[in-house]
Amino acid sequence: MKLYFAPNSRAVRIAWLLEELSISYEIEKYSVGDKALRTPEFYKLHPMGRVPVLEDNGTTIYESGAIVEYLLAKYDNGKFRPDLNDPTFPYYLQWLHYAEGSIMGQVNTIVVETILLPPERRNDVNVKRAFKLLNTALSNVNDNLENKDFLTGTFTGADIMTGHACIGAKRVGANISNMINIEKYIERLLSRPGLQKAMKI
Ligand SMILES: N[C@@H](CCC(=O)N[C@@H](CS)C(=O)NCC(=O)O)C(=O)O
Repeated sequence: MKLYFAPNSRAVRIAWLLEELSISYEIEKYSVGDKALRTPEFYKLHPMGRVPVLEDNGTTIYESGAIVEYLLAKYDNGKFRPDLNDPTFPYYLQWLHYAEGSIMGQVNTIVVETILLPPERRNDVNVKRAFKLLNTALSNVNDNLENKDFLTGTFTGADIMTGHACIGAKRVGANISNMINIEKYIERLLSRPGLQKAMKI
């Protein structure tokens, strides 16, 4: 199994899951913004030049959420994914997809508008709107975590996706000081050895 990886990127999610599943893997390391991601060779792996990409026995797959679902369907044996008949299954899917569907779009806008663009091209209206929408999306996570350690009760692939997105949101400056459930949730996730290992790659 080979993971195309960059530190501080969504590829951390996949290394974290592989660690949680005790699956051994090889890393091919890049950095975000790396020119090596924009080569004809890399475009064969990911047509948009992004990480993560996973290679497994001749299968090449990208999109972090899809990779999480693939790994759990194939190798998890029910540890981090509820069974189809489990009442939490729909909510497991909901929270797994919430990361890219409702959080990361705003995080991307904030990164582009506050870090990547030169100051003269930044747009304050976009930044304010992104923070507002991000706050609403995170409030919803915070409410859902009332009396729960993890998004659907026990630790699952949904926490890898949306938990990592919450960590990213906090890192770009989302104000979660009044969202005590998320604060504690992030601490809980950061104390997991699998995530600690993935963050050190
Ligand atoms: N929705 C995709 C997003 C992939 C993505 O945008 N990855 C970023 C890092 S988080 C990337 O590879 N950026 C490299 C670059 O733009 O140079 C996923 O979840 O895998």
